[in-house]
Formats: sequence, structure tokens, C-alpha cells
Amino acid sequence: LDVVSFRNNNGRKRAETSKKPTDPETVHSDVLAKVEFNSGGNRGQVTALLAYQGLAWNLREHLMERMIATQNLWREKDPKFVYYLSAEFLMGRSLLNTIQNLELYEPYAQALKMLGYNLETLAEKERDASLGNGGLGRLAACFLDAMATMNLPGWGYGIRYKYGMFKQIIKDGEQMEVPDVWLTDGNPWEVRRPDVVFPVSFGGKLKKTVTGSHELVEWIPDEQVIAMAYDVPIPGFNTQNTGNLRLWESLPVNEFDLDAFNKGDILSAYNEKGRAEAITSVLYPNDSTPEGKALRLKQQYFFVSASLQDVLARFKKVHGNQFDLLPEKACFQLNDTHPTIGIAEMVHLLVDKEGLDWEAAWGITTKVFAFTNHTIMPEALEKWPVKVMREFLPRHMEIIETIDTQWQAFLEEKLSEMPKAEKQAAIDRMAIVHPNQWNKEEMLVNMAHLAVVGSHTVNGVAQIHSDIIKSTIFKDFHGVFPLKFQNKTNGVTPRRWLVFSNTDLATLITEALGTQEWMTNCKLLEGLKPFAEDAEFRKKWSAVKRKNKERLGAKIRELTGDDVDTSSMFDIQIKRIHEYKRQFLNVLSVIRRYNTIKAMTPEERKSVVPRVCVIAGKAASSYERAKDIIRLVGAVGDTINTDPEVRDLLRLYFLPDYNVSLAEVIIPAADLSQHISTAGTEASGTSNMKFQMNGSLILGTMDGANIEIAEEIAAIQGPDAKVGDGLFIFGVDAKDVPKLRKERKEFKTDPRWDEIMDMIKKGTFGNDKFEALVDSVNDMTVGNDWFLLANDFATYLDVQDEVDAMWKNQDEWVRRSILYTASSGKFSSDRTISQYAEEIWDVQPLAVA
Ligand code: 4GP
Repeated sequence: LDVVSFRNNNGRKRAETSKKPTDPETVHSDVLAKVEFNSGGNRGQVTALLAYQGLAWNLREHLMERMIATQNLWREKDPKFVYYLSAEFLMGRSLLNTIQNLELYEPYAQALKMLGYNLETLAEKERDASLGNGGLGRLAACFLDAMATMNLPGWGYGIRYKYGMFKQIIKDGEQMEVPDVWLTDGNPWEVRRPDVVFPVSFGGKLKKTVTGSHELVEWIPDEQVIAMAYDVPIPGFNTQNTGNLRLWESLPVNEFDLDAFNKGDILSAYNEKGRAEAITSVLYPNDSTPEGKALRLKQQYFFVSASLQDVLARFKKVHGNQFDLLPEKACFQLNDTHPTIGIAEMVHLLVDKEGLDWEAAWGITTKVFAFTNHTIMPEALEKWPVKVMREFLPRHMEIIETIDTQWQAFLEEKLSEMPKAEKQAAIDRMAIVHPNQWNKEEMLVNMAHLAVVGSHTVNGVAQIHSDIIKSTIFKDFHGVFPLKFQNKTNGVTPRRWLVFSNTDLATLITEALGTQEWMTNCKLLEGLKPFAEDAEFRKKWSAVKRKNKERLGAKIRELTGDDVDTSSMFDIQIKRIHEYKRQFLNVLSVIRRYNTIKAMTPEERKSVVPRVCVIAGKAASSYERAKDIIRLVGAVGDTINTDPEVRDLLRLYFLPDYNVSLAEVIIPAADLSQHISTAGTEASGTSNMKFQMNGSLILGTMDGANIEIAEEIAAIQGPDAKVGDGLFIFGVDAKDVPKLRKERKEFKTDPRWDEIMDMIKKGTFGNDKFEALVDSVNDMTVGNDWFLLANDFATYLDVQDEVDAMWKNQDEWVRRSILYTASSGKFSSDRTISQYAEEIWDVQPLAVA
């Protein structure tokens, strides 16, 4: 597939903003005017916050102008659109991303200087928009960037959470969660749209009227809220085109109960407001309580209903009631199961509101939805109790039951050749509504099954993951619809993750390649290959890395108070904390390294490669085992970092409150990054791609996208290289995992493993013995080491030795680093999105001239 065909054709000419001037003087005076007129500030004393806001308002006008031009063109030409429905968008900061996407860095940096500020320092004033948990949320943000850059007609739709991902504070080694009050200073990057509002209903009952063979169902809800839109313009890079992320806020129909207030019942006066606003208050409320579950279901329905109503309203303006045209004009990508209720909502809107018959409505529905699965972790495969669904969405529950009945009837036909009992078992396995396996009394709606049945395409996010879902969670479905399943290997935006966060490296690359074209056509990075052999170039490459390490060193000092030696190897693992991602295994190897150094003579210590190990990431608030891991990292770090015999050779830090902005500082500074999930458990991973782009060597298992990264790195080395050459690969094969799990009880652990387990349990680190954590991998009467840490431990230590040996050969290390970047082109989200556009969405680019 030719990524180039998706690039806009105006070459390297900057995509000019049409009306607003961008010279430094005008920007300066415009920012001052904004400070004065928008916020009543004093132009003689522009605080950092006011300067940031003034600048952001100025930029938003550019964005709005472009967005309006884009929307006007699209309205006029009426192309097919993709709507990316996602409960998460992990956007991070906008200021520098906007300035650089619009290629306005120089004049804006100058204008700010005139105000007495440095652009980079000021940019840090902005709070991250953390409207997501991790991988799938950040992926959605990268996809929006790619869609805008490639001029694809499409919008994102999501929730404007008042409190995003919690802020992580580490207190006495423990993770504490504090609300993320990201909106207190206002959000200059959004536009409130009181003119774009839709009602969203819950609860109540159904009223049915039968006329002839036709049954009319009317849903009489007992609760209603208003969904109000906020538009967040999404700048494309080197194009006029500007996309849109529409986020919904939930508001009460009646804001205030004056009657209650007048009667002295002050708090009840706000009841309805509180209930309505709760829906969009918090990202993923804890769903371990029934109240939490209901709230999460309400969130999902809320944003999906508002989004579909919005799309249908626009469609009807142009095409009236010709709903059979909808599949030619719209496509909805379900980002995991969270928006899956949209399938039932589409049927509800078409049948109950628009008067279509069931067959027509269902036919249209199955042509407009496509579904992406992001994980096979059972806890993430959403299943809603029928009871809860019926209480809050009675009509949708009925629609789902009808879909399920028809689906099962279809299967009866389709599988008619099978012996009866076998057929019934297959149908039961594929049912949308089925009993809870732990409590047969309770019936559940399986959202992944609904998503597969209601979508025309289902995809995984890396080749191995797409293969695994066809043989595990969706095996039966794949048997029925082999052609429905596709792979779309993830990608990340090279703009945010390389060009803007590692500007020195980007400059060096551009100098070497003699063009900036690689920023929108990452395959051109292959042109770096010969430079890997050039000693002068390698020197420059190392100098950039060193500078980035200084920047991270300063960050570590700010966060921990410690100075680190930037000539040490920076060894990084950053991602959500989860047992399958095996941060615990990483800590075990750090302990091993500590023991080894302790046992050495001073002379022997001279040959040790000094390392600074960094781990960062958040644990779900109710995930105790993950929180144990964070505590262990902290406790082991405290022991090592204060041990005078060791601290010059080894450090371990847990950096708090990992988010997009911290990642932007960490990734460019990594020498080594770790992606060590048990084979077959990490769907793809995307930080592995960011690290590769930034020339960090990879230590990992053959899992997720690591495999494809290894293939690309092998390919660039030439026909003799094998997959895995140039990376540090270890661990069991995905295909062996089920068998090894069964045999884990009999597995003979390595003596070094036993020694470390004893150390931890004896209380060597901190005040704790971490018994539950240790037992989960070591005591087969308590845990089962499901993620096979013990099996992979020895080969992990071996490969760590290979890392050290390679580090001592800096020429080879840097050579590889360059080859990593050179071979990272495949992992641009531009490539991923162009594949979605061609192979799933059938959406074509349409650029503002
Ligand atoms: C993540 C997967 O764990 C990760 O492997 C993948 O790269 C990412 O999605 C994007 O596809 N899953 C989630 C989740 O974020 O919440 O399930």
C-alpha cells in the first residue's frame, strides 16, 4: 500500500493560514489583546498562565478557521466519513503540537520572547488532557492526528470527562489516586457548542401498539439528560485540513429545583444536576460496585447515543430519509467494546424514531459498524448483567434479545450439518445473551459478541493478536465468518513522538536525508541505513541521545531529588502496571543485578555497566497486585539507590504520574526499553514503536508488535539477518504457553529465583514482605504464576548479560540504534490509518486546496 498517495500534494510549502497574520509582532499584540479582553488581565503584567491562555486562544482561531474551511469543503462534496467512537482519547498537551503542526514555531517563539517567556517552559503550564487509561486511548489520539494529516474525512467522538485519568501520587511507596482537575483553568482548545445538544434517555418502560403485522414500540423513559457538544479541533501536519474531536458533556434538563430550595431543602435542589453531571464526571468509574457498573453503562450509552443522533441529524439534512444511503456516507469504528451499545442504538433510532422495518434497519446497521479488539484479558471483555441493562435501557435490551434470537436462528441454519449436541454447544458459546459462568442464575450481555455480530469487520491490532483472537475468544465466530476478520497493526504519530518530542534527532535526520518528507512518509527513514556505517554521523546521533538523557536526568532530579549519571545506560519500562506486562520480572532482574554487584570485589565492579532503571505507569485503582508491584519497585529502589557500594552502578526509580507529557521526555532518552509481556498476552503495544522510532534498543518477548518490529529490523539488515537479530529477545513461545501453564507446578525454578524470592519474603526491601505478590508467582498452592515469570526468568537474565556486552561496544550499539529508527517507518499511524481507510472504511482523502 502506498502511503504517499495519502499525502497532500502541496509539497513542502507551508500550509498557509488564510486570513490571520502570523508574524511575531502581530501575534504578540494579539496575545496581549486576548489577555486584556478575554480575561481582564493587565498587559503590563502578563503571568505565565495568562500568556499561555492568550497564545492558545490566538492559535484556536487559526484552528477554527481551518476547521470551518475543512467542514465547508466536506459539506459541499459530501464524501464518506469515518466516525471513530471511543470512550478514551489520551490527547496530552496541545500547545506545542498545534504550533508545530501549523509550522508556526519560529514566529510564535519570538512573539513569546517579546512577552518575556520561553515557549518550551510555558508549554509546561498546560495540563495534559488525560481522557484515557492507556494504549487504546493514546492510539485513538494518534489516529486523529493521522486522519487530519492525511486529509481523511472523519471525526472522533467521545466523552468530555470532567476528571480524567487520576493523578498518581506515591506516598510511603504506595499509589494514591487524586482527581485530575484538568479543567480548573479552563480549556482553551475546545469550543463549547450550546447549539449542538441532544436528549439522552434512561430507564422507564415500553409501550407497544400493534397495527396489523406491525408492532410499534415506544420507549417511555423515566430519566433524561442533555448531551452538549464540545469541539476540539485536530490540526493536521502540513495541511490546511483540520479534523474534529467532538466530546459530550452531560447536563440536567432542569438545572435547579427552586421549589425544593425554597422549602429549605437546599441540597436536593441540586439533585438532578448532580445526577446528570455524574455521567461525564470521571473516566471509568470503578465498576466493582453495582452503582459503578450502572454508571459506566450509562456513560457508554450516553456518548454513543448523542454521537449517532448527531450523525443522523447531519445525514438527514442532506439525504432526508434515504437511510439506505447511510453505508455509503458513514462508517463507525468501535474502539473496543465500550461503544458497542451503538449497534442497538442504531437499530432503535432507525426503527423506533425513523420508522424503518427491522430488516432494513439491521441491514444498514451491519454495514456501518466495524469493531477493533484491543486485548484478550478477560476482565476487559465487557459483559453487562441483563438486569442492569433492562433497568437502564429497556428498549435496547429488547433489541439485543431480538438480535440474539435471529443470530441463533441463523446459526441453526448455518451449522445444520453439525451433530445436534455439538451444534447447540457452538451456538451457546456464540450467544450474545448467556448465563454468567460463575453464577448461572445471572444472565449477561456479551458486548464483544454483539460487536462481532453487528459489525462488518473485526480487527486485532498486531498480526499475532489478530491470529490469536481468531483461534481463541472469537474462534467460533471466525469459523462462521472467516472473511470478517482482519489485522491492522497499530501505529503511532511520528509528529508527536519523534519530530516534536525529539527535535534534535528530527533535525539530524532531516539533514541526513536532505528533506523533511519523511515526517509524512516514514518509509523514507530507510534512507538512514548507510549513515549507520558513518562514524561521524554516529557521533552526532550519540550526542543527541546524551542531550535527551540530560533532559530526563533533570526530570528525575525534579521528581526524586536524585542526580543520575547520564553516561549510564538508561533502561526504561513505561506502561500500565499489570501482571501480564511483568514489571515484577524486571524488578527481579534488578535485584539479581544488585546481588551480583554486592558480591563483587571493587576491582570486579569496574567492569560493571552502570544502569539507571526507570519504571513508570499507573495501576487500576482496585488492582491490588499491581499496586504491590509499585510498592516493590519503590522499596527495592530505596535500598539500591542509597547503598554506597552500588549506587554508582545501579539505580532503580519509579517515576510518579506517568502520562503523555512524561512519556515525551522519557522516550527520546532511552537507551534500552523493555516490552516483556508473556508471549501471547500483549495485543500490540505502541510504546515499543515510539522507542524504536527514537532509536532505543528493545529488550522484549516475541509478543504483540515486537514481532513485527523485529521483522522490520531484520529486513533492514539484509537477507542474511534473522528475525530477532539486533534486538534482545527472550522468553517462551506463545504457542507453548498453555502447556507450560499446566506444567508450572512441576517446573523447577532457577536457584537465583529461589534466592530472590527468599530475600523479598524475608523483608529485605522496606518494611514489607510482599507475601501476596511473591506467592502469586512462587507458591503454587496460592497463586499459579499465570504469566510464567519463573519460566522466563533464566533466559531473561541471560539476555540482560547480552545487553551489557553490547553496551561495551558503543559503535555497534549506536549503529543498531540508527537502524531501529531507519526501520520504523511501518509503525507510523499514517500507514495504519491508510489501511483502515482502504480496507475497512472505504474513505478517501479530501484536502482543502
Ligand atoms: C491496549 C493493549 O493492551 C495494547 O497492547 C495495545 O497496543 C493498545 O491497546 C492499542 O491497541 N489495550 C487497552 C485496553 O488499552 O484498555 O484494553
